[in-house]
Amino acid sequence: YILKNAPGAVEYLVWLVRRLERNRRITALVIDDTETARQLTASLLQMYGFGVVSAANGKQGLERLNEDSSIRLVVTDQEMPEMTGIEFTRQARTNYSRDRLSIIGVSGADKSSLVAQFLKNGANDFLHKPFSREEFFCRISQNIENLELIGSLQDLATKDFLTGLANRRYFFERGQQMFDHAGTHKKKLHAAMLDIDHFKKINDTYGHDGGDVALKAVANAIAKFARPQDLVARFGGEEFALLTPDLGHTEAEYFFEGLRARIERLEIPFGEQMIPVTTSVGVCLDRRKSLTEMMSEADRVLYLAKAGGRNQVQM
Ligand code: GH3
Ligand code: MG
Ligand code: MG
Ligand code: MG
Ligand code: MG
Repeated sequence: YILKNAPGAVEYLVWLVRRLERNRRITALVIDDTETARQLTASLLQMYGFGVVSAANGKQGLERLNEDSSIRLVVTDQEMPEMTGIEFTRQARTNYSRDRLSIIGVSGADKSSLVAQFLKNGANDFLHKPFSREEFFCRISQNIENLELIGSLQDLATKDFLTGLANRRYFFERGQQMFDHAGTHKKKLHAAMLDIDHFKKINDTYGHDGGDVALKAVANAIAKFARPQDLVARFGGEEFALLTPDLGHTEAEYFFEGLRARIERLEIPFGEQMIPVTTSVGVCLDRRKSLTEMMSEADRVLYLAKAGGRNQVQM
């Protein structure tokens, strides 16, 4: 009966369940100086699965935002002592962009300029008080889905689909910033190219699926081995690139030799079998004229590592 009379009801329910599920991973910040209003908004958000933190004015709101990096959504009142919602929005935007943090202004004041002020200062949306539960939920969901959409577009543009590492395009984008930074601050910077040995044989022996499993395992191992400040990318095929700041020459030797050894020791299960993997690594020690030149140099010494018998690091 419901299905006949409410077309789209099943789709809506499926969407709703997924939405509530995803909301669990999101923290919302409620800013309001009136305790009852704060609690009402907080309990609505909790009902929709969000984790909730709250603040009594804009200044406290900024503090909460800095403390908790999982906050993706802010619902803020306008009139508050110490700092208004609009001023909060303006200041929050210096650190958190509209595509990372959704800010929704709320006010009962009947001033049309208020909406424009909120939006001009960087709010994503505005809700007039009093609002229905339904309107609240729709607005919140729409704003969250915009953030998620932008996030997945950013992932598509910057990440390698198979391994989740940075792709070549993003390596050069972020790498250029690291290259410039090292130049300005006279800091060390090394680059490396890493290539799986006889990968064609791995594909031939274990099939393309086995090859993919090995690729993912090596990608994971590099990502885990790297420090937070390192940049790791899959350049394509079975080739990976690394950019490592602030390592001395000896440290760099230990680092890349350690990485090579780590990969050699990997146990990669595939069905009943284990896939053995080794890699050759070419390192360009120190900064060159350009990042491109560093990568060509790393590529050149990688060839030496291959020619020298593979499963080794050349610098
Ligand atoms: P070498 O030690 O000289 O590097 O030998 P190799 O066999 O590893 O080198 P080569 O570059 O000749 O072969 C790389 C192979 O990687 C060829 C290609 O079919 C395979 N390959 C590229 N991308 C993928 C992928 O995404 N998945 C799988 N399974 N194989 C891939
Ligand atoms: Mg108020
Ligand atoms: Mg090759
Ligand atoms: Mg290879
Ligand atoms: Mg290759």
